[in-house]
Amino acid sequence: MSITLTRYLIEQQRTQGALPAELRLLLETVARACQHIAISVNKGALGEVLGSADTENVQGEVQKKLDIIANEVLIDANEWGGHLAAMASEEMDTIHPIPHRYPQGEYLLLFDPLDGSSNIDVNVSIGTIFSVLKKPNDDPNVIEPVSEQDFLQPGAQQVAAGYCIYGPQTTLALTVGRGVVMFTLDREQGVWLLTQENVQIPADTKEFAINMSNMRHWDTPVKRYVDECLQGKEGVRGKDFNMRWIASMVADVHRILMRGGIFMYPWDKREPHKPGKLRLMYEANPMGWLVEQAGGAATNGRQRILDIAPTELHQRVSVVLGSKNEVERVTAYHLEADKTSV
Ligand code: AHM
Ligand code: MG
Repeated sequence: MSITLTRYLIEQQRTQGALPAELRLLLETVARACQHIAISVNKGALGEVLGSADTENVQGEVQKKLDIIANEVLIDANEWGGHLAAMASEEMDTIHPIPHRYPQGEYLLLFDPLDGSSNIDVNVSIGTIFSVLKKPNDDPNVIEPVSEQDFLQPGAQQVAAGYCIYGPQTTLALTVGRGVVMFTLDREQGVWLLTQENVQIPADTKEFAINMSNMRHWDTPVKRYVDECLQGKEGVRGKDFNMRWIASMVADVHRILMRGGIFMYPWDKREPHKPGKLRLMYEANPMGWLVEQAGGAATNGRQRILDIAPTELHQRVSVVLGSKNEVERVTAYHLEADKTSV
């Protein structure tokens, strides 16, 4: 029998005690918003949603029309339900507190409304990434206004995280800290159906994902790892590797959750003052937690991503995630290099 997202979440709440009712409603609302975004993404040129919006986000990146549409859909869907204190997004300079006309909740929602923007116009998979935190210091007697500081919690504090991939199928991957489950959107019925439970990433892999065009800018440990993969059977690794790079983190991470692999977007010398390209709070943290919950690992090359104490909402981070043994190898190469450079 098919299990809908609603039923799965209610059973988690009832029998597993893993999910407070308010969080369940919040996750259903996020999933509903993703259904709406899927409709716009699917329409593409027919909905006049492709192309640039001719605006820039806080990070100086040109926004696509669909970036802005997806951001608005998520805000409109989540503003009035009473579960949230505030939202934050890649596409908004600062936090979006819930307006006073609506009831206030105890959760904080962060999202990258449409990740992989460079792929929107060329009909390649893109996705929505989200992370849920609890507003700290929830003393019922003191109602403090929500602040950006409330969001600056390490990824280990997440209470839910997931993504929705808009690909050949529309799939929602979710964790509430009890493994990773996936739901596929049944468009005829308009419901999410459970299609995979207990997602597991194999510890070993022969597939790596990195933007190879940046090779000349990489740091030595990353170059060493990829060089060794490229040497194949004849090299120290003794096996041939395959390479994939979709330039949509959601699509690359989805592949890793389905069949293993390692994904890297490391620091590089193009912009040495930036720790990496990807954002910690709404890209690396939710993806890092999903990967860990599926038995994989996620580091910034040196440290577990989920342990990083954030200092800024839009902070960037170097990312190495996926099959455990490969991530540990890349991390060990960084630590070895640090030792020898002292
Ligand atoms: P975005 O949030 O502006 O879409 O950027 C993030 C994306 C990731 O999905 C992807 O892994 C990476 O940027 C691709 O970068 P590049 O084009 O440098 O290969
Ligand atoms: Mg993004």
